[in-house]
Amino acid sequence: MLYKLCASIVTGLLVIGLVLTGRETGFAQESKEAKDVKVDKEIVIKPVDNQMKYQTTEFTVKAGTKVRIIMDNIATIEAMQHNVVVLKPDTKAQEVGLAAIQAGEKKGYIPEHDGIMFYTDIAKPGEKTEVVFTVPPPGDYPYICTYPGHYATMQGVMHSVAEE
Ligand SMILES: [Cu+2]
Repeated sequence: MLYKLCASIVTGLLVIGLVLTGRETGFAQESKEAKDVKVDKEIVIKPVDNQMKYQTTEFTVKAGTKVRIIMDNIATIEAMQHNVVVLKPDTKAQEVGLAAIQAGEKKGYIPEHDGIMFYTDIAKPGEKTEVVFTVPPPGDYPYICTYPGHYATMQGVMHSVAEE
């Protein structure tokens, strides 16, 4: 009983902490505060040369584990700036892609859209950006690049599977 009470107080404090740290950006995602954290799996995603395509168009991770997605932008042309934005299963890529253009460079091409779960910052050619998060419940989560015009061809799917 006492243990349960303590646990709920701790949870409450954690939630308050998350709200406070998340307020700065308006996004309560884990990337900013968890960069150095140890993860269960690291996924490195590169573009295909200077094309609007990912080399990795699907990967599988276990629900509940911690993963780091790294956008390793090996492109050499200035217009080939990329990110990785993971969406909820039924989100329309086009809707987020168009909203991202509206959001513009000032918001890092990340619109305020309910379908967005996790995202790396935009990586310019030669740069790497990353995001760390806990894998959501089993399902297929699409990911896209939201740099203007890229979403149509720069897509992939993250498969979340139950841990044995
Ligand atoms: Cu891109």
